[in-house]
Amino acid sequence: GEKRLRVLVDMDGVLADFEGGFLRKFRARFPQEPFISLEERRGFWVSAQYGELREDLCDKAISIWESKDFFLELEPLPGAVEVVKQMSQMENTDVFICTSPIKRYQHCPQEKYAWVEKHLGHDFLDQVILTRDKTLVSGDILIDDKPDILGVESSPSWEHILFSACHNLHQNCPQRRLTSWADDWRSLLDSKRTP
Ligand code: DGP
Repeated sequence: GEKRLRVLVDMDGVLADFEGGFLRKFRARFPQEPFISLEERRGFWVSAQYGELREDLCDKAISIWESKDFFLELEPLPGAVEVVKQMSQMENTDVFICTSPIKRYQHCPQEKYAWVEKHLGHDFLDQVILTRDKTLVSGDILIDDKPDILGVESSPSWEHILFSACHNLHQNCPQRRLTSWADDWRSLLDSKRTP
């Protein structure tokens, strides 16, 4: 194919282990409080499920990802860094990281850039797209763990590929899935290339 393929890759839950990092820091900061294991996670919004467990746990959960160094210290998910590097070195392939920062902006946006620099290198900062509305970003595919990606554009250009995560495993979603970075992402990309 001669046309370039544009791949948008989400960050939290796809490249960076948001759920694992959250649980570890929640338990360290609130050792006496109940918590939700990753096997028990349901629904995209962590704070909503903690709020259902006990009302005051909603704000306690939020305080974790609003803390300094939360986003910077997230571990990469297995294979994520290697795959993104390989993908961006493929012929006719442009890879962008498309991520929504939280609205409490004191630390998150800066730490997202710092995370990309730390794990993918300074040059990869050119590929970072911070937006609260991913429907406005054009691309061929968007690899994202959030089942419902909505915004002002009702028919986004990308096909949403659902990246499996603890919170969406039991959900029956219409999208094609990538179950992990060990899954066949090359075939997925090839299926979107023009012959
Ligand atoms: P994205 O993965 O790009 O759609 O970004 C979503 C962000 O929201 C990411 O930083 C994770 C974060 N997040 C997860 N659960 C909650 C929640 O319950 N409330 C808020 N405000 N943000 C959450």
